[in-house]
Amino acid sequence: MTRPVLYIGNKNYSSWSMRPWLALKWGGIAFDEKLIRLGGEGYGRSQIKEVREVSPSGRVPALHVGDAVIYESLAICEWAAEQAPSLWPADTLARAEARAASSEMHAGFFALREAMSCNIRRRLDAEPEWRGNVRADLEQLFDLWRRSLTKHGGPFLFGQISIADAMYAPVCTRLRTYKVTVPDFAQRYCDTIFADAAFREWERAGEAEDFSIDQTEALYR
Ligand SMILES: N[C@@H](CCC(=O)N[C@@H](CS)C(=O)NCC(=O)O)C(=O)O
Repeated sequence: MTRPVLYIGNKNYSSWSMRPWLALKWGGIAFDEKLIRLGGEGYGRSQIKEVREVSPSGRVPALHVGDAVIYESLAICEWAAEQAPSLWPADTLARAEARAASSEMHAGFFALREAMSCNIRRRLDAEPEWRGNVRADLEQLFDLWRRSLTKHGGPFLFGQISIADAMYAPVCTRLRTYKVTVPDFAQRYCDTIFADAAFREWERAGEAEDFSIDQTEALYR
């Protein structure tokens, strides 16, 4: 099999790209990566020409494996777990719970994601006043983290590092960027993610990118 190729967006902004990239790294799966600069013509409408050439959804990430094109971050993570089963917890029920938490991130937390656009290198001076639905998402998030960390003993959501952590890693950066007040257990969890070698590799690359997306940078100016 030729090496899989993961097409990703700007590392500073593309939270969906970070997730399977981390899963592939944590799974020890060899892959090549190709970064497509998001922004400009077609951005936000899934109409960037270079993206459409590699991903039928017009969105990244997309993983090319042989003649298969796997898009949707969670589907790529599932493929990674088929190569490296330790990416999900070994216990059946813990695995089901980890899948539930991962799906919840993939399909939810809309208010949080909209209000706190991913911008890894950015730091706000003060936490903004959040609307009620954003506060509700934050409560939901901390409740989920508290349950998982307590039940499985940490330091990752399900004990050992798993796809659930890949799904929530970008949220840790958002909490940091937007100076969100977080409970101690959540800060400890974020610090565990921030100390991870693969995360740091991604973060460093994002910080070093010399191009930006105007639409995202315009938030909270
Ligand atoms: N549900 C998709 C979301 C992917 C997504 O929204 N990707 C963004 C970058 S983070 C994108 O490609 N945007 C291009 C555009 O909006 O035109 C997934 O989980 O992979």
